[in-house]
Amino acid sequence: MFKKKGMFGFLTMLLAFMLLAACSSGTNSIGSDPKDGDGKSADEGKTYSFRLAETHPADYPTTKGDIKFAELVEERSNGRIKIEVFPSAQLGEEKAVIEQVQLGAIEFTRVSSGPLAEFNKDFGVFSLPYIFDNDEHTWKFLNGDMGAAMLESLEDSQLRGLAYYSSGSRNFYSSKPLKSIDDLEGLKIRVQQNKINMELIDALGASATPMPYGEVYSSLQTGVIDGAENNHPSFYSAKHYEVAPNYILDGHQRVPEVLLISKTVWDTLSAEDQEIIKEAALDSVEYQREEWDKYEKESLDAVKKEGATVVEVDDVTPWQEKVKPVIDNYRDEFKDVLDAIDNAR
Ligand code: GTR
Repeated sequence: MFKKKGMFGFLTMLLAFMLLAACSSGTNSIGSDPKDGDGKSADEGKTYSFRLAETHPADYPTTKGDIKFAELVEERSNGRIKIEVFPSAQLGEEKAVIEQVQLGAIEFTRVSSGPLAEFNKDFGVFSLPYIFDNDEHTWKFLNGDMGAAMLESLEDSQLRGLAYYSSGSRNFYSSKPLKSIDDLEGLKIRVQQNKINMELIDALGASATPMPYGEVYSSLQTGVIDGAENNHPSFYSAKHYEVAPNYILDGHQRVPEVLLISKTVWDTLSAEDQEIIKEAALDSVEYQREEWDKYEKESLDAVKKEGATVVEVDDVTPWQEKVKPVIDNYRDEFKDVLDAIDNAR
């Protein structure tokens, strides 16, 4: 796990200090008595203007969740805490954004557990194939004690997990025909940037190319890669179906989305403001999940309508067998989490 040390620690403190100076205005400074002269809560005078980085466009269900979260925070803080959502990777690709959030230079982000695994290895568990049966099973785990403990464990990585969002299941697609598992043999497949994904693709007989999400379309178009994998909403929204129209519904992973705040920023907030943010994040989940379910159906229908070839996989057993070595490799490391996942069935 990432540990704050030496130069990084110094930079973190410096940035936290600059951030406080830039973002907070009001009559009370951090560390002052929580009540001011006339007995009002210290928070009443303090205003904040934060940024939330999101890789997807404004109409995507994760972005809609982010916006709902920001609205709830603004409303419940009586307008004192404003969070502006920056969609479409305006603030950078996910890996770079997570680094900025660790430092407190960007205050919030919504990212996938895929890239997060490189910052907190516990989150790698979600890149293991076929560990969840379906959406219900996934949410039962995420809403349980271990799901909550994993969000807490992000503190070791200078982050704080606020909530999980829905992300459906991931499937392969290619510019080459994809009728069965055998067609993956020898293909160059883009994956989210973490090492478990590399092993997964190896196990399938293909070769893995990790790269940021924003580079996938052009890499498919120019033939730098033969394929990629994602859920229906991303396959549709990023228009990958235009350049890789062969889509096979193998459902190899369910990789939850995570809403994060910088721990550096979190630590500067009053307990009341922390509570507002925490509750607003959790209260935005139901809306995000509804939006997700709608868009997931719409996007599958839309890619079919646009001419993509969609192949159903009736029996995933051969897929599960082929990727089993990847799970076996991590069974000890993730024992407690995998047991909790099994118990959530
Ligand atoms: C999407 C996820 C994004 C990004 C992308 C990817 O499903 O919502 O945050 O991680 O996958 O494959 O890079």
